[in-house]
Amino acid sequence: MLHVQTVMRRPLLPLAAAVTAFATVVAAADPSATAPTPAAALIAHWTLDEPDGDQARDAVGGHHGTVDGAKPHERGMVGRGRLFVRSEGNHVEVPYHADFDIPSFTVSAWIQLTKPPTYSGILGTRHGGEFTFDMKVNAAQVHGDIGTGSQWIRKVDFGADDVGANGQGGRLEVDRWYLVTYVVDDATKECRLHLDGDRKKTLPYTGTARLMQPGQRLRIGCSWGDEFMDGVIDDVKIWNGPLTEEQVRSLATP
Ligand SMILES: [Ca+2]
Repeated sequence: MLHVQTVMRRPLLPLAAAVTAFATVVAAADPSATAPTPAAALIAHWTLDEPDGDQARDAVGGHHGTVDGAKPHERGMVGRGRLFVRSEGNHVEVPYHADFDIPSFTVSAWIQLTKPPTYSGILGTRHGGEFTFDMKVNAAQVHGDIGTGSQWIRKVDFGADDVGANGQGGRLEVDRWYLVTYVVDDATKECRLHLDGDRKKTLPYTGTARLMQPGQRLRIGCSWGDEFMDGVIDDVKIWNGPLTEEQVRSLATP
């Protein structure tokens, strides 16, 4: 009898091990367990917090900018900002870096207009050559352009009637802070334009966008040519991919 029990028990341990191994294989094959898309990484963050001097330090990527005339402004959105005066051509200039030569990106900045907008540049990479990216405030819209580096892809703007979920369209008022966030998503071929974290417009495109290319310079406070900002700009950030809706919303409550 003892002998029989021993014989019957012997297979139990290998069987248990086999069940465990099978469960492991099943778990590994679970389609919901596939690797997620890599999250967009913050590659530049100009806090514009410097109390003086002509350097605008990039807090994350070392892409430090040189300030041309824009004075420190004590009442920024997050700490200090910089005050840009259009008639004086104020801007911050950042040299080209390969980190910015990317097809998917998110550009975000806080702005407070000090005069009614004209071609009030927030950020642009067209300095030194055309067909990449700019973002600005016009009289009745927030406007931008994306390009391939060799030609324009399309205009990307939202107007007074693009009010999203909170009633605020692209006609911006003076003396009020706004967060402008442009997402260019190469995987979905969509531009998603946000104000204060609220999506205002989704624009499809074809081709491959390029944030910046060799030979160009990035400017804050100037979108192109003499398109200089009349306003305070603060907390300018660039990610190397598209932020999610939730991530963009969270930016609006710093
Ligand atoms: Ca700041």
